[in-house]
Amino acid sequence: MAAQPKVVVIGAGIVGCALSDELTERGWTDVTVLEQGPLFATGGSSSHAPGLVFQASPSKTMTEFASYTVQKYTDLTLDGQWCFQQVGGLEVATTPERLAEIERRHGWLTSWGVSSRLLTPEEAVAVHPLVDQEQILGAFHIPSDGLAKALRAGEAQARRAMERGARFLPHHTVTGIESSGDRVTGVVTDQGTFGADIVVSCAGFWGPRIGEMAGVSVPLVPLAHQYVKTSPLAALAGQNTEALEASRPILRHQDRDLYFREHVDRIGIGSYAHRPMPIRVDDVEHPRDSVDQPSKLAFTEEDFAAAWADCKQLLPALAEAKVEEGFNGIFSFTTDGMPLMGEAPSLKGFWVAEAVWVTHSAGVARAMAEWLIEGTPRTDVHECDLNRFEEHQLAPSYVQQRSCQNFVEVYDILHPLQPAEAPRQLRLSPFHDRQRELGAVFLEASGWERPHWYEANKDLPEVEGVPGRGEWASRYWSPIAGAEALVTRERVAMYDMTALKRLEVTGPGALNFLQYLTTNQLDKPVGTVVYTLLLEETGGVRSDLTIARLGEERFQIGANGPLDLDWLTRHLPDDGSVQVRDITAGTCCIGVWGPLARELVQPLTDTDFSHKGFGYFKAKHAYLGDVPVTAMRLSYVGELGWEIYTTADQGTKLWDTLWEAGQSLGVIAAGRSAFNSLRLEKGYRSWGTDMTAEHNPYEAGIGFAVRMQKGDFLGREALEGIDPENVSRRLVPLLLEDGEAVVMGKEPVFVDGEPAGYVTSAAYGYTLGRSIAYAWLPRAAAVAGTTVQVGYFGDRLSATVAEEPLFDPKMTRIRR
Ligand code: FAD
Ligand code: THG
Repeated sequence: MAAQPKVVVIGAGIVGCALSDELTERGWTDVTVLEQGPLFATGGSSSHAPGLVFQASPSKTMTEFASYTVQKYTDLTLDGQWCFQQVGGLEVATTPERLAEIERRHGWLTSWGVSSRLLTPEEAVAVHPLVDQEQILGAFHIPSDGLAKALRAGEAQARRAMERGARFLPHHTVTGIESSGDRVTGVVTDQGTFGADIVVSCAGFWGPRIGEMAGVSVPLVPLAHQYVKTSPLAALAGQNTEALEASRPILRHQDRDLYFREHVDRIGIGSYAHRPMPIRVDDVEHPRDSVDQPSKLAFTEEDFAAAWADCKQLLPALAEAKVEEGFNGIFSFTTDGMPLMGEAPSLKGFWVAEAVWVTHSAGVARAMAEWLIEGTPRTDVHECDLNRFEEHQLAPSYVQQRSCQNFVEVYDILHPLQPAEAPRQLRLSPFHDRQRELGAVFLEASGWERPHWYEANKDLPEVEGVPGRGEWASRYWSPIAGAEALVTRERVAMYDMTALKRLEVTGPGALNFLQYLTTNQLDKPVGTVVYTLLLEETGGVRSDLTIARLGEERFQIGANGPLDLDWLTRHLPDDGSVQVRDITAGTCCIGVWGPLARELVQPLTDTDFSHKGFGYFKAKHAYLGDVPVTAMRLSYVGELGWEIYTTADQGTKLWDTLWEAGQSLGVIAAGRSAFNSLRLEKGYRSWGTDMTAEHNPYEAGIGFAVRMQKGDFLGREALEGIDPENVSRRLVPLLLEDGEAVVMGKEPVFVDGEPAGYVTSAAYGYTLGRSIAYAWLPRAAAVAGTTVQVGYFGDRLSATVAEEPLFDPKMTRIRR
């Protein structure tokens, strides 16, 4: 590709405009933006967005995107007119549950570095006098939130891009994508074809249609959402100028699925309090020159009736008003509520940036520009990656059902462990029937039904001693999980590891390929397992893997998800010397862990499972009774034992064989809840939660998996400049003072009363008898002995930074 690639952007909504600005600012000026409608009121979603920008999100990434939008649009004007007005944001609570929820939301923003405060009803009304004080129990105020003028901000950014050489072509409807081999080469429109090295589809809810032209799944659903404007209110007369439009904070009434803003002397109201109204993208034609259409559908009054009563209750000044205009506007929802960003898996140079709100537009555009130009976005985008989905998550029925459900739940209070209710039973391990017989309580992960604990263990004497915890932390939890953890450390337990993604890499080039892509030394004898990292070019941790060398040219990878397969596939050499295959579905795995694991397994086989004969981080093929298996001696829970793999067809037989052999030893089946506690006691990181591409291995405490001496590998250069002892922040364990307080992750951590970091994962450590929280802290505070506080709802819980690992630092339990 030339130094200055030819870029075609599809769509001149807020995302396409912001992207053209970010690209040209970085020197990529050969940018053509193709738009089917007129400029800049194109008729897409941005043309109708009332532009409320609320920054609070459980996702650090989304808050970062929103904060950049605030910052960027604040400095932007169009012909002297504002693009962002920082009127602040107010979220009110009308129920005790919501009052607690806004404390949690306040915590997130504190964790992500955006200042906000909780208000009493009196204080809330002082900030927003139209709110009826009697209706609310409290509120959450974010002074830096505000209103974006989507069209103005779009045009202002487009003008800057045009000054740098970009061109915007209205009335160009894209009808096809051209490619040669596996590369995109151009975009076909009704006005002719445009050659391109890189195409970025910013087509909003039309994304799936453009995707279809390129052979790419774009899993979003266009949904209609109601927005109305009232008649003028006496209470607002003379309060706002035409130019400024609004002065009171944007307002959310999440208990009733409503949001509000001012339009001079009227109130604008958005409602999610109606049935999901999915739209078929093929039904949405784009009539030339119409700004109102196609993303503005006729208002369905009956869907607003109940909401209108709720509006009047919260804002009594509305009693005298009427709904004067309303429409059902279309925008995109996804299966997990996150945007779609990244390069198509099968068509190089074809990218998407879709399902993006105005709120996140500038942040998404900046990350896209960094990704395209520098090769890696500076913000961690794994939650937004187009390639994050398992295949079942691309089924049209799944996409439809989950996206509609996300619309319904958009303002709901969601527990971090709360699984989707539907669709379920998508992926069942071969042990599923046995697990049900044992009373497994299932949650869902990547479609897998995954036991969190087993009711069959309810009479274990260990259950008695397990301490209680607060109401929130008790959801999707049982003291039985504590007993399962303790029995794992005392005897032996069976864990279903089938949901762990397994990849097979084969071929004459396999070793060199994996050596280059990962950080640790893989040139080891057949039968060796290695813990190793995938890094970005920037040195950020893309994933952590185990890689077992099962043959000279055959490796089995224990991975974290679809993005690992995507990354490996993208980097495959062209010469066909390496193959990568996802073998998860055809295989299964049981972790047999605990001090009696060897007593359980050895009698089943002639293969030597002794400490000498089967060392730590070694792999062997063996027969356990009738079942051929691959056994790997490693343990994410930090106990003696093996991950035992076989093919799916023989899974039940494997379970039964191990279960029977374990009866005299007191074996139990144990679930994910115990598993998570045990791994935190050992300090084993969970990628995506504890660390992401935002962190380098030394900060994350996994520098031991980097072998700088082994030769070149992806990301090595970036690490060369880093002094492992001198990183600016670290992931460290905290031990909470209060033994009955368990936090959930994402809580802010305070040092000397000031926000300094945030919790990643947390669990009660049943062996330690302490509540554990892993947290990112700046270097000065990330020192054992430092006293900190964890913000949990309205409390500040005292905690101390501890030395790690918290449990079995000498590894006596594993290496014996
Ligand atoms: P669009 O603005 O839809 O732009 C996509 C463009 O691609 C369109 O101009 C379209 O014409 C063009 N295009 C599509 N197909 C083709 C083709 N084949 N050839 C050429 N061009 C094509 N977000 C917030 O952050 N805050 C809010 O308060 C808010 N409120 C909303 C209220 C309503 C009623 C609605 C409908 C949406 C709201 N949103 C809000 C969401 C927000 O409007 C959208 O998420 C955002 O505008 C999407 O921007 P976009 O650039 O991706 O899409
Ligand atoms: N099992 C397998 N693969 C996996 C995981 C697993 N891949 C993804 C994820 N989990 C990887 N995470 C870890 C984290 C820690 C360890 C293994 C996988 C581990 N670490 C030891 C330690 O840190 O002391 C040993 C490290 C070493 O000797 O290099 O065991 O659960 N198959």
